[in-house]
Amino acid sequence: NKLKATDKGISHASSGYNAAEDTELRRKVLLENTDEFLEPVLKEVQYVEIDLTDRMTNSYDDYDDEIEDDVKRIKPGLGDKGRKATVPSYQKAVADNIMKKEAFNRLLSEMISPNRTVPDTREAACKNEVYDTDLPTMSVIIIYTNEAFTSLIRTLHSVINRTPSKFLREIVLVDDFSDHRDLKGKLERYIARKFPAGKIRLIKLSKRSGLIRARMIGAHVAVGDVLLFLDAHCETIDQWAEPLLQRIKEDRTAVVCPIIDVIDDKTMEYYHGNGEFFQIGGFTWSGHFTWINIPTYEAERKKHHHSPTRSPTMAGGLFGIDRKYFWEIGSYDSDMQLWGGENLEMSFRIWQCGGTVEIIPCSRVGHIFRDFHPYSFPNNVDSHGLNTARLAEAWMDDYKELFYSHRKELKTASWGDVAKRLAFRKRKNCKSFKWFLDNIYKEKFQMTFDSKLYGQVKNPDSNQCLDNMQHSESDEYSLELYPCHSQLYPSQLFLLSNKGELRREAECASLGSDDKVQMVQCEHLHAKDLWDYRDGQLYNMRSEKCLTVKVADGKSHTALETCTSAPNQQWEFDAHKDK
Ligand code: LR7
Ligand code: MN
Repeated sequence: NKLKATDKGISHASSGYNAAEDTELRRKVLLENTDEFLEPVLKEVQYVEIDLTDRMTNSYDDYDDEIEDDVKRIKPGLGDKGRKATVPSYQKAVADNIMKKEAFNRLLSEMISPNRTVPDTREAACKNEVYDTDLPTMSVIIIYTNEAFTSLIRTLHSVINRTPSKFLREIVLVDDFSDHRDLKGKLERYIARKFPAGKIRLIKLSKRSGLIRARMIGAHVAVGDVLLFLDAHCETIDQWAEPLLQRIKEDRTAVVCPIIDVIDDKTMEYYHGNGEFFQIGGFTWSGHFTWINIPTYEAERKKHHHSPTRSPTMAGGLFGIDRKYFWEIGSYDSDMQLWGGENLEMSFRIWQCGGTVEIIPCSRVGHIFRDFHPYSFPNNVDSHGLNTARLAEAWMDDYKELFYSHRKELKTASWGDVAKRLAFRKRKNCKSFKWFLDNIYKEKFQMTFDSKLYGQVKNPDSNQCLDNMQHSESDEYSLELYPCHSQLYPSQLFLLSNKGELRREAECASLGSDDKVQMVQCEHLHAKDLWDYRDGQLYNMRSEKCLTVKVADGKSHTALETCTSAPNQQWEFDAHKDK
């Protein structure tokens, strides 16, 4: 194990690291780390663990030149404390071009030290918290496929630099069949040279397996008490781990997430908010994760503002879970492919089967949010859609129809078979989706279940229907009309809720300026903006007027006008409870 004279890294030879002891423990724990869902994965995917001590031998010396070249590219101080940075103007065009292909400013990332500091973004009260000295140990599991080298190693440095060594049992890297050249020999040599021996393990998969299976294999080999998953483009702040470990120590069924800070994809700025405000996880009936505000009942339940905060769902990439509990609670749905949906599946499952999902405000980890996937999707498969259909089938009971009303084609698509998941659910006596909605996500509007009338809302006289004109659930927009159609049914799905809101999933019809009808977020709805359906009319209580089709410039628009018996104030819902 000869080292080059220039080596400033930590040598395996001098660290006192005892590989034999580790091997023994790993062998033992491997037998515990399994379940019925992992078994088929192991049959299909081979994995090898790279012996990184071997990477210190002379035959790997050549990579040192590449590593040194990288070091020369770093501009000291650039991006320190998470400050926003830019590339020199003469390189901007090149940087922009790379950005278009790789979804983040890789050129800039290469100029910023992998050891840069980040701001302390926690709210002030967190700084007075005291954590136990004997917390559980953790295995940080980072999976990746063709990620940029510099953001990956920055993730590693930040974890190593900002986690007390006694809690950081190991970092397990799982390479989901990358083919980028620098993720091979250079990365292996880099890890062997720069990091304490035995702290970082590298597992390589024999074929592209997707993030769900890659995480399962990472969990399979891990030996720490807690599994802590991260994406490959994160930076942690100081003391990020302790609050997570402390909470799991208190309650092994708590699945815990840090607040996710934003690292800008263009400037690498680690955003510094005011530390106080944060949101928790929700979902849309179309099967997507969303951020929502903390409801009053949760704000009142928790002790302090910075106490663990229950969250209906999690974003999915950054979370900690007790290692044994991970396997008890059904690990992952191993028939999910590539990317997407596993976060909602895990959230629903944890809640319905007796655990909790929580955001721990004193733990914060930055993540580079990208506009698109920098890696390929073999066969262009819609893995998010198929995975979401699987989770709807397994966990959502009758509510799955609300998802399918957005994605009709998925009902009959080949998402496989969820019998094993359903059997697990039954064996574990997990609760219904209705229980989850009624107890954990009380404010979630249960679409048709919470409505008297729903469907297309048609004015027969003009043959026009209410339409959201493809606005998203988080938008505010004016309520429009469009010829009635069935292809894009969700855009014409409106409901008259039991409470009397004329609404969609998150948007409610309200009195706008000039007697127009404005869709606003239901949380912000004026208390009087309720509607009554009488004699085919939609009566708005706030304005005391009726929803009317008004023709202007040859187009039909909605308006609120004094109620008359004219046909332009008649509306029909095409479905209701008794149908
Ligand atoms: O086939 C794949 N194999 C992989 O190993 C596809 C991806 N991956 C790796 C990838 O290299 C990365 O390290 O998996 C990790 C996550 O992929 P991203 O970074 O492209 O995902 P994302 O950040 O866009 O998406 C979020 O939702 C995903 C749904 O499947 C995962 O749960 C991600 O982990 C999750 N990321 C976060 O929660 C970070 C905060 C984002 C938000 C909100
Ligand atoms: Mn990510």
